[in-house]
Amino acid sequence: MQQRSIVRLGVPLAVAALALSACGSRDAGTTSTAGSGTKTVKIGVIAPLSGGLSALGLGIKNSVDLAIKQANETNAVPGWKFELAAQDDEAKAEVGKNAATKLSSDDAVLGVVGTLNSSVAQQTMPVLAAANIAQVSPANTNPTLTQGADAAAKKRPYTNYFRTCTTDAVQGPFAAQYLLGAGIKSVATIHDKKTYGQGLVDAFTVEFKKGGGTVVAAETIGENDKDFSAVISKIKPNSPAAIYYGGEYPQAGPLSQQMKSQGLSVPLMGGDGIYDPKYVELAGATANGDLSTSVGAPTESTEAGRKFLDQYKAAGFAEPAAAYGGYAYDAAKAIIEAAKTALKDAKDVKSARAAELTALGKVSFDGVTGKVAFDEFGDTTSKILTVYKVDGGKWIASKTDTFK
Ligand code: ABU
Repeated sequence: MQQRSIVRLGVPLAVAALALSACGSRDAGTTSTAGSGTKTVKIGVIAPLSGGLSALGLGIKNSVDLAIKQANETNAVPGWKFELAAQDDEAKAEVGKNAATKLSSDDAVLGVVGTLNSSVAQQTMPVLAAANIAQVSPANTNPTLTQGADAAAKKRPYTNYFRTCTTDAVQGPFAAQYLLGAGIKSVATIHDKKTYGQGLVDAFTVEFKKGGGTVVAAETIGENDKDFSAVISKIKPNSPAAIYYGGEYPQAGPLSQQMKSQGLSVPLMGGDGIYDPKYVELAGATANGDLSTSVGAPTESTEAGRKFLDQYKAAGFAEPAAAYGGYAYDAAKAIIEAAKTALKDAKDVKSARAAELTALGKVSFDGVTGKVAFDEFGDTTSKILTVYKVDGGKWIASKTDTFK
């Protein structure tokens, strides 16, 4: 097969091809930049780079790109040059699975940052685990990804999976406590039946009831629904003081707008999946007073966050870093930090993957989002969250705290 290709290429090209192959295969993670002796190692990204959630996904991709460029500029791992390998999952589980398959067939891939959606991660995790490739999510908040389905007997399903964001086991109760503290004792819940939306509402509901609140209605929508009049009509007679929504902004924004226009004029509160300017754009002028939680402190509120945003701006990306930019940057930095140990003396990337996983479990550094370190489940050790409120057409931070 190889011989036939050489015949077709002709002699001059065949000589060039042989010279290249002497340097090693690019996909084997052993390619040398001619004469420099530098080998290539890839960091994959799996995120929605197109479609309704691309505002979040592009911020993730760009932030990983920034971390990679900086690692190369500072020669973070001597002898190795990092390269970005970004895949669009379109926020769809099957597309994400295919992206993971593609990345795991590339021997130069050491780690992957992603996914955005917990439902997509459920498909990428086993594929990347089978290839021993590290996955670090900046945004998946469903607790079962790291702790398994039985909260009473936590068991980590995949040791290659880590995340830099906190989970809905913290985010749901944080929101419940905030509403109860604001005197809101009755809510209706709605979720989109996806892994993230359902898990978030479940975690919220337990804490809200424990704190003396009442859930007057518990409804669901379809993840691609656009018309919410039926669910609003069902909820309205129960007169909730707020709606707690589990899902993302492409549905939450129009839901808020339609609630208000149909006379259900109470705040909609959601999780990090609605924390994006697109929510406010979709929800329109009546969104003032709506609430969301999101992971960590506002990026611009810390010195490290401001430095990251300045560097991101200077890099000239077309899209904002968005909610998970800092978390994606820290995820990539964690992979690079672990690579300092894993790639030292490694002959190629594939043989360094197991050492990368061990080293990732031990990273500890001050990142953009605070201390970056993982517990025995691969979860971040940080439990900081922020409540945001729409005010004057913008999300404004209302309360940042560590969940206790
Ligand atoms: N964490 C919000 C959106 C992503 C997800 O966990 O599905």
